[in-house]
Order: sequence, then structure tokens, then C-alpha cells
Amino acid sequence: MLKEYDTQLEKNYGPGVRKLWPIDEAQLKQGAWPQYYIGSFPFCYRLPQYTESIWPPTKPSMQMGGMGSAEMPGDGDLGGRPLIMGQSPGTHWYHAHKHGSTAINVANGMTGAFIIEGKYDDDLNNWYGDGWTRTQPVLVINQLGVSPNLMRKPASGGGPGPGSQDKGPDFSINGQLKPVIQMQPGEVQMWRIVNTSGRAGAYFLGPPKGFQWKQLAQDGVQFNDANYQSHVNQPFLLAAGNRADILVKAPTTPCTNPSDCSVMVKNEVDPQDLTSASPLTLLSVNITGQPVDPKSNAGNFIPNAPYFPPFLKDIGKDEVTGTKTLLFAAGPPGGTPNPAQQTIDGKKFDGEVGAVVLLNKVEEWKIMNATYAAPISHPFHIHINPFQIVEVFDPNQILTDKNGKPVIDPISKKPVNKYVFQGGIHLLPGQCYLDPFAAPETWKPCGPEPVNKNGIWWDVFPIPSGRTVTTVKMDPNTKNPVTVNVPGYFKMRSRFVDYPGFYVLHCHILAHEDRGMMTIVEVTPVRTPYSHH
Ligand SMILES: [Cu+2]
Repeated sequence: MLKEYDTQLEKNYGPGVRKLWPIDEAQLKQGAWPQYYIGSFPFCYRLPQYTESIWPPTKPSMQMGGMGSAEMPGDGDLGGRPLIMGQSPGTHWYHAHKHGSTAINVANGMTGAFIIEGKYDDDLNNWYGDGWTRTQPVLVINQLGVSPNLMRKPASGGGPGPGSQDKGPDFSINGQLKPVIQMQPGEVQMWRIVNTSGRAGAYFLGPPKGFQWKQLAQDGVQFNDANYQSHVNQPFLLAAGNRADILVKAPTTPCTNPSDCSVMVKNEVDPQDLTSASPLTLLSVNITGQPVDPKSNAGNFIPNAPYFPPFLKDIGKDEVTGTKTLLFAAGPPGGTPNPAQQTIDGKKFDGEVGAVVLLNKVEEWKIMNATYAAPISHPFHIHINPFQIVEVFDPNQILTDKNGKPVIDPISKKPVNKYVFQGGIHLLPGQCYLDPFAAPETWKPCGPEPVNKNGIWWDVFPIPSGRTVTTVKMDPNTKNPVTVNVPGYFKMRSRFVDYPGFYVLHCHILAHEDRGMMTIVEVTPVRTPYSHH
């Protein structure tokens, strides 16, 4: 594909154009993928930064000038419109996005990382040394074992070939399988991890034995200090499209077994996959060289998170000016669930606008998942502005005890559900009764409405799958128990600022996007002629 691209490039622009393939035959022979060249070598940018100490800015004159360039440029006379939020410095990525071919292009490696630099990097470099952030590993994950791709192509005739329909087993990093990262004994490194897979989530089981890690950022947006301090040695999920920056501290002695120094992940598209998914080696670490002085900065986590810009302040309820509901579904609305059909609000992508928002407004959206045939938590992704999660309802959620361990039913030996849809039975602590015959709006987490405090900013978040509940009511015609479909959902808040124009939201399982699970967001700078003046 890249060679074909080069041929076309040369045809159009003549000899001397910078080709994508190959750059270094020796590295290709060692097994590097072409994406090594176009993808994993990150491009770094610095953008103008928001300098105000409060959000929202009080006076227009205090705001920065300049106009954001959306994917569809705004009206020409908006030049000089103030930038009121700006771009957080962090780890971002790109991929081929031609609707209908997105999955195959990404499966064949057309993804890569780019870094927006800023005070975040300056603060880290003040602690770890000049230019340190640019020496740290950028790990671009892709998924090899899923159809369609050229490495595991389907059998002739189009039927499933070896591994063509599976969810794994392999992840690559920068085009290599199970690469080895070199670390000095006791050294702290920053890993910028990007999951560019077209389908699989990578669930990180936690740091290897003797290692420690601390998360600094999610989806290209840095953590505030409270979140930095609380995210120590935790497992985490990178769904397709998610990113995380983590600080990793190596043990002071080499590992006895190489497997002790391996970062293990599980491949999932729904939390229900985790019980059966096998742990995979994503990468290994070789502890080598001079030990790092344990008292030096290089051997310690930076004590506090880098400076947190005011425009990343939590979105309070009082800031919200509008709401929307979007329904992601497998199968037509009200029809038979069908894992081969993906829709948003009952429609496959047709190029029409699915959500209109006025520029500089803040909205709260309920993103629902009516997928029942097989559990799939479609990773919701919206371009341009990140969002904060304020409520999650997973009807399949397992009840956990105070140590986070699943509660097991003593009779069935199966994990106990948090949500109970059968009345009149004794509830365990933490369980929540929901009436399957009440209005669907009543299907939500029990307890008070959560307050958005120390919210993490995301641009990809998996929507919990729906659950088909078998009730105690009998259907007089079929003589079977009546079943009720309960959708999963999350609620998010976002500031639709800076960028007027058109962009998309979609499922980040790219085969779903290609089949229609995508729609257009229009952010419009004008009010209608019927507005009050
Ligand atoms: Cu999907």
C-alpha cells in the first residue's frame, strides 16, 4: 500500500518527493514494520498556550487571539475570534479515516503518534533534566490478530482463515512484537502509550514485580495533582483509541526470570471478556547498566503533577446549558439485536449531521448502548474537545466487596450482579434494585447524583453493554418468561469551545465505524434568526 502511495506521489509531484518506503532496509530485515517510519517516530509540536489564571476568562480582551482550525474551517469573518479553552499538551495520534476503509487501513499500520508539548513537558524536564521528555519511549500499540489485515488474511474464498476473526492474540508496539525496553536499575522513565488498535482494548494488569508506575495523563490531557497522587500501581484499560502517559520506576536489581520484567495485558472489548482472556506479554524490560542514585531526581517520581491549566477545571452542573441523548445499537431500534449492524440513533452514517451544538456552549450527553446479542462496550470517541465522565451505568456490573474483589454467590458459585431486576429478594450491601417494568429513565445507579470532582478528561470511553433481563412475568402466548432489554450508558460533559465547524463522533471499533456507527457534530457559531436579540 505504501509503495503504491509512493508511485502515485512520484507520478503527481515528480522525482525527489519524500517517499514512505523504504528508509532503511536493514531495519526492515529485522522485522520492523513500515509504520515504524510513518508512525512511531513522533512529531512534536508546541501550540500557543492559554495563559489566563482563571476559567472562564472574564474579559474578552484578556483572551488569546487567533482562530482554531477545525477539520472544516469556520466562517472567514471569524478571524481573530478568541480562543477560550485551548489545547492541553499531551500524547495524541492519527490514523487513516476514510469512511469504509478505516478498519483495513488501521489494521495495516496506518497509525502513529504526535506530541503536543507545553508547560507539562517543561515541568517534567525541570525535574528530570533538559530535553528529557523527548528521550522517553513512545509506544504505539496496534493489533495484528484481527480481520481484516494482510498478516492474517482470511482463507481463499473469503472464509475465516487462521486467526482472521479472533480478537488477538498479538499486539505490536511500533511495529514489533514484544519489544524490549532498556532501563537502568532504579531508573524512572515516562512511557507515552497509545492504543491505535482498530478493535481491541488493552487491559494493563498492573506493574511487573518490583516495578512501580504512576499515571500522569489520559487521552492527551494531563492529570491534576489529586489524580496523579491516587493513580499509583493501578491496572488500567486502554480501549481502542485511548492513550496514557505513565511514569515507570524500575527495580534496583535485574529480574531473575525475563517474565518477571514483562508488562502483561489482556485483550478485551467488554469487561466481561476479562474472565476468559489470557494474559499476553506486551513488552519486556531489560534492567541493565549503572544503577541510578536512589536519592537523585532520576530515581524518583516527580513529587507533584505538572502545572494544571485553569481551562481544565471540572465542568460543574451549573455550567451545563444543554443535554443530548445518543443511542449506539447493534441492530435496528426496536428490532432484533444483530451484531453485524451498527447504528447511532437508528441510523447508519449517511453524511448527515447527527448533533448540533452552539459554539462555546457546555453540554451534558447521555451516551447509551443497546447491544445485547454479544457484550460489546463500543468505545465512544468524539473529535476535537475532550469530555469528563459524570455517571456510568453498567447493568452487567459485578458487585465487589470493600477490597474490590467480586462477591461470589455461595450456591451458584457465580459472581453476583450489582443491579437486581427482581423485586422482593434480599439485597446484599451495595446491590441496587431496578424495576424492569418501570420507565427506562429509572434504570440508573442507586444513590445520590454524583458530583464531578477531580474528573479525568477523556476522548474515548467505552459505553457499557446492555443486559437482557429475564423477569418473573410469563408471556401468556409464548409461555416463556418476559425479557426486558436494559441499555448501558455513561453521561459526559464537554465544552464545545474554540472550534466551529463539522467533525465526527464514532465507535472506535473501526469495523463498526465503517459499517455506519458514526455521525457528524456541527458546532455552529450563529444563533437562528428566531433567537431573542
Ligand atoms: Cu462499536
